[in-house]
Amino acid sequence: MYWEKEIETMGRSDLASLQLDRLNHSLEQARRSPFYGKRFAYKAPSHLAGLGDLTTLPFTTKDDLRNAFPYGFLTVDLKEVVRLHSSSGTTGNPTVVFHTAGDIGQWGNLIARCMYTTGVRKHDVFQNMMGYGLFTGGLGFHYGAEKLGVMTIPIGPGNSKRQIWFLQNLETTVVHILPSYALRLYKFFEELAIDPREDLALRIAFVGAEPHSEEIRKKIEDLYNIKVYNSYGLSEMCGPGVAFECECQEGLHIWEDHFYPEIVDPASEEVLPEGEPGELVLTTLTREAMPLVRYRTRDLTRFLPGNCPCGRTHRRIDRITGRSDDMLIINGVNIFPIQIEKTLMAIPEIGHNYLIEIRKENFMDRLQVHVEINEEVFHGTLAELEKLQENAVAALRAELGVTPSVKLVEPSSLPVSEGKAQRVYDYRNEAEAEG
Ligand code: DLL
Repeated sequence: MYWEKEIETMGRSDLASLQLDRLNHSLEQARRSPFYGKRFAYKAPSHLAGLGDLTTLPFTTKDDLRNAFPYGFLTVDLKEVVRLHSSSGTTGNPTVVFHTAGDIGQWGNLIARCMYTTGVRKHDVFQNMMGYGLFTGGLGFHYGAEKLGVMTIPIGPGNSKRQIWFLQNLETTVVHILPSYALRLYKFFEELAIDPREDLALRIAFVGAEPHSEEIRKKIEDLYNIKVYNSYGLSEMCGPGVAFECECQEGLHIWEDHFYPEIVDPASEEVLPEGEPGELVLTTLTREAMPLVRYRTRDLTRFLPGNCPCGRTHRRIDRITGRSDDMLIINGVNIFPIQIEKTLMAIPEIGHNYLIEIRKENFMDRLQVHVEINEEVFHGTLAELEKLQENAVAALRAELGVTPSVKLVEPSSLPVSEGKAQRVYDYRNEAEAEG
């Protein structure tokens, strides 16, 4: 049941010494990058005496990554780099993450560990329905599954009828899928009069990359009669494979031999006592091309108290409850509201007041943007209005990577608030509770 028994069940004090060794090595490696070289030039601890000393070092943020674009965090010569991934959800410089062959190998091993933990074995058939490309969901799991030795179908997302055809005809037993897509896919089974509970060999789904509740997990489990495991990760650390549920499905083990986790109060930035909810901060312990020190993930969670019955000693976090910044995750794609604003404001016929609504429809996130027309510039006909709307949709699609609907409204018709403008109305949790 363990992929690497010794590491996964290591006693806490041995694990702590392993972490400290790796941390010191990682800090040394980090200093080779222009960013940390400069940051640690004067007040760098050359060697931390204990893990607790890490809190004396400053945080690293997504803005640091953006400002150091493209190569400011790279610690090795380009000839050592074999892959780049990038996180969506940025305007201007994207967040790019580099990998050496060693990093890719470690990452694959971690994913193999995650999959093995839930009972996936060589004889399984794995259909990877996550996006291949800059997003880490597709390729990250792909190499892990191959490392484990599972036949992998690199189908990527979408084209639901073809997905179902493969699920049936290849007798797929394991899928990797966005939770929202797992729910939507069910509608296609209904249309085709196929009962996924009876007519498939499917037994496991890995879901992640977007927030989802315990109720949604149960719903997917019921609809398909399978086990659904929560998978957490972020491109900056590697991608998926940072924390994963074991067979007990009671929280996600953070793989502490590769990542050192802290939970901090997002406002005061103090490290919080065990069990209190706050923001997850991660330090990489084994990454070569791009180690990160005290990276603010902005993801809100807490450490779960007690030991896991599975025997693994790596601490568990609760499912992610939200974010401490304004990043929105729309069907797995990360978006900042400012991207919408900048795109709209670049269209002269569009005014300054806008609002964003997000709803669940048919288990998918629907993004709707309401925006006022700029009457000083736009005096067109109805047909021209429709054209303007199409242009706005196209510009937003190009910027965001998702297609919103756009509603153009009369000038001064949207609410204005006296204080800080509230522009984002997220109704998804309400819909989820109803659904
Ligand atoms: O979403 C990596 C990933 C791929 C994880 C496939 C799991 C499965 P990014 O695109 O960089 O990377 O987005 C990372 O997504 O900071 C969280 O806010 C959110 N997120 C990821 N997994 C979960 C999860 C990938 N299980 C951001 N539950 C993170 C809730 C999640 N939110």
